[in-house]
Amino acid sequence: MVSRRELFTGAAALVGAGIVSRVGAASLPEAVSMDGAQTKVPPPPPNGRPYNPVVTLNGWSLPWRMNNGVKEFHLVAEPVVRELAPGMKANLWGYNGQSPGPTIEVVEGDRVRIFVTNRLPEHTSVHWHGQRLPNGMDGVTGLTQPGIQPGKTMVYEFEAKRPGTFMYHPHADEMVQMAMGMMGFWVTHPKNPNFMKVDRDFVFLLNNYDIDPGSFTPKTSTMLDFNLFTFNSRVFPGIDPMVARQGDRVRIRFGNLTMTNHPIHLHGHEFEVTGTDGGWTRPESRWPEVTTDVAVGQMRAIEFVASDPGDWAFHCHKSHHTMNAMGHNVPTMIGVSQRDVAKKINAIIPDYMAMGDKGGSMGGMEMPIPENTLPMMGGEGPFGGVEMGGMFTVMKIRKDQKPGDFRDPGWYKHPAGTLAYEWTGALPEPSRSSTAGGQLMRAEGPKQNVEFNVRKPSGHAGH
Ligand SMILES: [Cu+2]
Repeated sequence: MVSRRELFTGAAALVGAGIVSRVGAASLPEAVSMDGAQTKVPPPPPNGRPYNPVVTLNGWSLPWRMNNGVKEFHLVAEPVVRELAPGMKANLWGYNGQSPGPTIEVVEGDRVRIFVTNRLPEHTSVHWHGQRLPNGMDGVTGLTQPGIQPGKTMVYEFEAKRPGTFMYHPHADEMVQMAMGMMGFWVTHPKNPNFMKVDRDFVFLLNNYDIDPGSFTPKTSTMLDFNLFTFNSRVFPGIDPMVARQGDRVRIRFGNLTMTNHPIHLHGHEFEVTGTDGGWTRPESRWPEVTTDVAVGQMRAIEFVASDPGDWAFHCHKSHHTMNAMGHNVPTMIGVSQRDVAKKINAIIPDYMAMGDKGGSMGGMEMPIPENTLPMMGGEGPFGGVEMGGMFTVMKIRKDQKPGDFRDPGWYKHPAGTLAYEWTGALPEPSRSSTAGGQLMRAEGPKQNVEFNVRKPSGHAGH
């Protein structure tokens, strides 16, 4: 049996916190388990071929043991409690104490053996999404193997042939098991550690859940209408920042195991898609962009030089994916004064609160919410509430960040003269133009009927 110390020889301090040992049968590799949702920077590989480890956002990488030249891992499929952000926990299914499961990192050409123990109440399997492997190792219940029954352990073994970005997830009762969070990341590093070398390599999965406000367990029959969109089963402000040193070459890899596509957007820098689920892209096939769409089941690796210091937003561009659980079918109330209505409802329901008649600003509202429920938009920034939740985090680029240091440097301090500022001079009425008669004409003044003006709903007494 391999002890925890042997697994982490030389760099135990980096990853030790939060790990609990779990002793299995003598012939099995130890099933290492994680009890927290913080980002754990993995140590350099203690044995085997050298590689540059990836950093899993709010996750960790699974240790292995070498057995006659074979890298052996032990995954335990089991119910877990995952903190989605401070203030909300979810009853999920995952691997080795967390959901998503740990990232598996191997090197091109490695012989890999993975023991999968099932502690779920139903059968499962593991499909190694994107891998080249013998058909019988593909993990499709009923097609290439019988399901792994509760309490049983099955063994997968194959050579990690193609370097690149992969995922793993069950192919057994898929809709339920994926809605419950059964998934993990896999990176096969190139044999030559200098091939496409970057200074920082971040990975995470895109996942979604449907958890009713006030409850803990996802609804597993939801097809499309999910209410929590997450990076590695965390929502903002529970997602750690990605930290880089100015000038670093940064790679960010993400795989989409939600039920919709996500246009992932980085502020302040252009990137190129250097890898897909099928491998590395050819350099002549790349073009610069600031948003890349990742479809269901796809993976993308983007790369850029972190040239500009600051706190750069990084998020899905679907605005309802940067919000936490919300009521659906909420009418637009911009321009509708609800003060009188709210007053009347308050007489019956004391906690009732009118929904934003000035747009936005939910972040700062102290609305009573059920237990174990996050505000729709959370997170405090240096200038007030960041009115977002869900798939949102910050790329923090600093001149003096030490190589290999992934700790949060705090908020960016803007150099003098580089911050948007309030105009305090005179404010004459701006002249306006209209295109009446096909010609640009000067209009009389501000339009009287624009939506911005308060329009009260008709048909209510007292207006
Ligand atoms: Cu999205």
